[in-house]
Amino acid sequence: MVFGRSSRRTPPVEPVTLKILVAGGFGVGKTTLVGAVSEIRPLRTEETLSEAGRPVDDIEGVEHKTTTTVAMDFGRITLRQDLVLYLFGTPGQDRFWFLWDELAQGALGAVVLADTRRLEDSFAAIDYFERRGIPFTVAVNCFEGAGRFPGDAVRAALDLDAEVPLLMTDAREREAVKEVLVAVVEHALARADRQREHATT
Ligand SMILES: Nc1nc2c(ncn2[C@@H]2O[C@H](COP(=O)(O)OP(=O)(O)OP(=O)(O)O)[C@@H](O)[C@H]2O)c(=O)[nH]1
Ligand SMILES: [Mg+2]
Repeated sequence: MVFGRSSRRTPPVEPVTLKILVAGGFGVGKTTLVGAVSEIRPLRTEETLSEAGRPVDDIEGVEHKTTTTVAMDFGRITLRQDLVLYLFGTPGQDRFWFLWDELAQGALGAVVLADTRRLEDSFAAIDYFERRGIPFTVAVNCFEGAGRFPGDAVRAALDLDAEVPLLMTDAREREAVKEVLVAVVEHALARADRQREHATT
């Protein structure tokens, strides 16, 4: 005789939740990326770019942009039944650097979005993650009108280590973005495995 809850009923799977950062320069498509894949209505903190901000906001190359992220974007995606990602999009402008350390706490890994018209805008994010040992993947957001370059050329221009995955993407396309997120998770987990092996040998 079985007392209480039926022992035959399988308990619901508690998913593993992982935190992923979405970083990169101003206007590279971070908010767009989080919005494209999130299965909850993404939390956004957009403010209008104003005339007053012009001297400090470098909008060169993104002149059509009317708003900017001032704190973060937040979204969620279930990659598998047992794996949920929480996405934190960072603000793109230099004046919000002070928020990064808070956002990076507990992150498994990061996506650095890049635009081939302004690759140098991604340097700061790449440096940030390299210095802190946070595994990251670079995703080139292929805007129309931006030059298409072979992965090797982008890799060289960004001076990426051979182990850092580099993908081409479209931040507006759910499936393309999912591929990027899978690459981030796989890269981060593979690195954690290598570090564990290293520690036990
Ligand atoms: N054509 C094209 N436009 C895009 C793409 N990704 C984003 N955009 C547009 O580019 C602009 C900037 O995108 P956002 O997602 O706000 O960029 P962001 O990186 O969050 O910007 P900040 O938070 O201000 O740094 C928006 O007008 C988007 O609609 C893309 O892949 N192709
Ligand atoms: Mg944004």
